[in-house]
Amino acid sequence: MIQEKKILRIAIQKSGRLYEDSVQLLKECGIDLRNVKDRLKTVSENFPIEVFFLRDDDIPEYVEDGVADIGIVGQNVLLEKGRKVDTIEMLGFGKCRLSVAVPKAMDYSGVQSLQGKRIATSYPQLVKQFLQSNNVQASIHEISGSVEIAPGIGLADVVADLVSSGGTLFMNGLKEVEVILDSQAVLVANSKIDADKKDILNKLLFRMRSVRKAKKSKYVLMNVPNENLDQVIALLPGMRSPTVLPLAESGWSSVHSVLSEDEFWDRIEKLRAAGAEGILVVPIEKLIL
Ligand code: PRT
Ligand code: ZN
Repeated sequence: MIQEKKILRIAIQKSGRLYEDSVQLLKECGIDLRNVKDRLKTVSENFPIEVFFLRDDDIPEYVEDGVADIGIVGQNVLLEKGRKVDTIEMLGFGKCRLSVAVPKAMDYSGVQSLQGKRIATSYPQLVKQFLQSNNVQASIHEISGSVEIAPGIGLADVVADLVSSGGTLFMNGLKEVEVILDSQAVLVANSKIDADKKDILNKLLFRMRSVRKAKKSKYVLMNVPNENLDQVIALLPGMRSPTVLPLAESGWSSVHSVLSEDEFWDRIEKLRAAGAEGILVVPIEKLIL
């Protein structure tokens, strides 16, 4: 009997703000994806995964129903749809917030100012929960796009919409007054995937985490006079400990280490003060711990 080869099906956005980053993440995980343009689905040739390209709004439902095993979707869409799927990993892209914004001239003194107002939004469930938890009665007008123009044309008094830079609100004479939700893209999974699929998912997760860790880290090389070595090494974490190699010029060493993004500039300044010179910073493609 020929055993059917197990394949993990992932749903990602077909086009839009999450598309590029989702495809790039899979590619950085070494997954070969050819002919992704204008396709409904594609199978990778070097990893047991099939990619479905869908509207983001449909992804939670497809994953809950098991049509896809996993998916990449914004938390804003996931929580609005209220589907039962497992959130596996925060992906760090597609960051935005769902916020309440009011006309610039409106007197706003806290959530109670929304009492009795008409709120235009594409996120009726999230807005309803927000109003309930703040004991505010207001009417919600669900519209699917261009929410920011609703006050200007008299359709609503205020809006609840996604914001990233804030430029759209500003251009429409609105000011952000409350954040309902901070959102980013997440990896979600059907809660009942079998052991074989879980194996593939774990392989994928291991790769995703290696890629993300690498992005947050830099490989640094520097020249250090030998008499300053102890001082410099004390400043460096390294994977185990830093690599120290002698330079051709006697009395000097080359020190190599890995620094994380958060502490990067702070460490670099301290390293210079400790006598490090010719500091070279190199991006890391993958980081396997
Ligand atoms: O066709 P499909 O249904 O798949 O796509 P869509 O049109 O519903 O969604 P799309 O592609 O616009 O966004 C997909 C996801 O990207 C969203 O669900 C969020 O998780 C995430 N995301 C991140 C954003 C933004 N940032 C964002 N700024 N989605 C939308 N916006 C819009 C916002 O609605 C507003 O119109 O951008 C405008 C505000 O941007 P700023 O920079 O001016 O503040
Ligand atoms: Zn959508």
